Amino acid sequence: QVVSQGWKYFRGHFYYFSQISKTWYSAQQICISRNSHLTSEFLYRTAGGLPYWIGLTKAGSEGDWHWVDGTPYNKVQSEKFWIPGEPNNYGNNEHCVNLKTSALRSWNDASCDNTFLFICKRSYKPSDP
Ligand code: 2F8
Ligand code: CA
Repeated sequence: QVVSQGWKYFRGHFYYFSQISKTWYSAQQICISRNSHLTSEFLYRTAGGLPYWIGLTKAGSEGDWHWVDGTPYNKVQSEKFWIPGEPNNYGNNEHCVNLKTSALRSWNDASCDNTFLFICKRSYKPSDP
């Protein structure tokens, strides 16, 4: 596994697993924010059950989940990634998603105001958007 200044390379992208906790919005601002569900196996295994924010939110979109990097959210294909019973919009205030377990079913919706570690994703090529 290639690791460069904390960025881990996996299948064409580099991923940064933070060591500090931030709100979802702060994390998103810190990242050159490119998260995706395509690599969930790599992500949940590496996250190892520690909660990390990922780039999936329904804030500001009338309840529709969307990836901040513009990757289309595939509702059917994404079913298998939610922890059973999630997303439950606990307290009517859970609009951001973190990885919460070390299993494929690792997604939980949580309040964006909570602070968690976070994962940034960027292209292999520094010049790519
Ligand atoms: O039981 C699942 C439930 O657990 C917590 O709420 C009690 C989570 N809250 C946070 O992680 C902040 C809920 O998101 C989760 O659904
Ligand atoms: Ca939840």
